[in-house]
Amino acid sequence: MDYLCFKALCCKGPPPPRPEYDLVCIGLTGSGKTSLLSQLCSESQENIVSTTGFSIKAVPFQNAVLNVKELGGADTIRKYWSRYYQGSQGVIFVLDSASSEDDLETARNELHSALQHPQLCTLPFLILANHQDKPAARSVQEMKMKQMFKYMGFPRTGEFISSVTDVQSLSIQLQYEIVLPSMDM
Ligand SMILES: Nc1nc2c(ncn2[C@@H]2O[C@H](COP(=O)(O)OP(=O)(O)O)[C@@H](O)[C@H]2O)c(=O)[nH]1
Ligand SMILES: [Mg+2]
Repeated sequence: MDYLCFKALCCKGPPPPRPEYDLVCIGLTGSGKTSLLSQLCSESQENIVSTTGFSIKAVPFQNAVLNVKELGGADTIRKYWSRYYQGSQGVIFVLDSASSEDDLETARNELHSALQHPQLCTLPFLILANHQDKPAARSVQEMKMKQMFKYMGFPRTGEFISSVTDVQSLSIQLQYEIVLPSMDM
């Protein structure tokens, strides 16, 4: 009997592997890409340093693991973004809602060209209107009004959400917008 109990408790074997999906996370420098990934991985928000080149983090969910590749957002690096799109199954674009009109215009152009790129144009995406806690921040509605997202003629799912601080709604949206459509592919 003891042996049966021991076997039941300890010999279940490893859990089945969770499916993994590759995502690309882009946006201008300072928009909050690294902060977002640290939040999702429940890491400290202190000592976040600027990303040079790119970095990859595995974000665990109950039913899947998202391998998110953050591409550095400096203007010298952005022209190389498209070289790292291959194999992506979803896109996260992070915006600074409190930035100047000029920076917002730059971000909008980058967002549009990324979402129209042949390797990304049919993928599910999530746009994060970040820095919502700042007094100068535009609301999600205002960001939408600024033509941040326009229908580009491709069937896909996508959503706008706000602030990296709301991790629970972020996780739900990520699963809803990215994990589930990827599973259907
Ligand atoms: N107030 C505020 N600061 C933020 C927010 N998100 C990121 N930051 C800060 O903005 C700076 C740049 O963030 P980071 O994640 O490195 O941006 P990245 O260059 O896009 O990776 C850091 O000092 C973060 O702490 C936010 O929603 N609100
Ligand atoms: Mg970064």
